Amino acid sequence: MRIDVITLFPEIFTAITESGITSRAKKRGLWSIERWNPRDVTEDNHRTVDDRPFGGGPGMVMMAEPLKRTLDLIRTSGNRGRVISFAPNGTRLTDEKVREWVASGDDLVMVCGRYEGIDQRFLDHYVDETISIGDFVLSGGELPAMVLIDAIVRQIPGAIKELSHLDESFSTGLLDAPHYTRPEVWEEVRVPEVLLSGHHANIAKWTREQSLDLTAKTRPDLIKKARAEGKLGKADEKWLRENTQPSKK
Ligand code: 9D3
Repeated sequence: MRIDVITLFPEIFTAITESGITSRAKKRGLWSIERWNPRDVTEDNHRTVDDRPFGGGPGMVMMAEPLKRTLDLIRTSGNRGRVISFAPNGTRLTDEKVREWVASGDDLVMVCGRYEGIDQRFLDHYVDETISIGDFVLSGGELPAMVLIDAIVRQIPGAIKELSHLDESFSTGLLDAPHYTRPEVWEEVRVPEVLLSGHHANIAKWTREQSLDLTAKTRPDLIKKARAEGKLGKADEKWLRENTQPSKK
């Protein structure tokens, strides 16, 4: 998969190109990234990419023309994929959307907003979807774009050991159970005995119950969703009845 990113701060993306799973997957040729700075297509002495908002109000707005010229270069260079922009007023990023983008295998173009946002005419004419990563205020779309790229890349077959993502939250519909490693006793606290027993059926049962317990306590919305999606079995329902408070959700 090829991802082209339009950003005023291309350097930020070294966080995903030079470290970790995303870096390794890139070296393996599972994905590639091209970064484009709209300042590079400006023609005035100040290399202007923003201007004051019509109608007044605080801050500056990213101008449509430098973004359009940059997108034209991206199209000419061969990326025909969907255009995703990032803004606080976008629709929420979900695991479901991430999986759809991965499954399509299509290239993507990502437009990172800065300042108060992007001229609406560019969004209306050239952007397919605007994404937010949550109800908190960031300084721009670069971190959200990296969040999305990280979420996409680790789902590409071959990026991580195959078994690890089958087990994950959002595919089981439940939160992950706690993890333990050596030593068996740390600061006088023992690892739960069942994990040392070697009894795989008991370990699986305990781990499932830990997930149910944590999810019911901290994310009752996910219990409801997992139930609706048929992801809870008879044993799960029995355990929830006997061990948790019935939720209003
Ligand atoms: C009062 C108006 N503000 C909106 C909440 C202005 C504003 C704040 C921050 C406009 C843009 C930004 C920069 N944020 C992003 O570009 C952004 C973002 C975010 O702030 N939170 C969650 N997801 C995203 S995706 C892009």
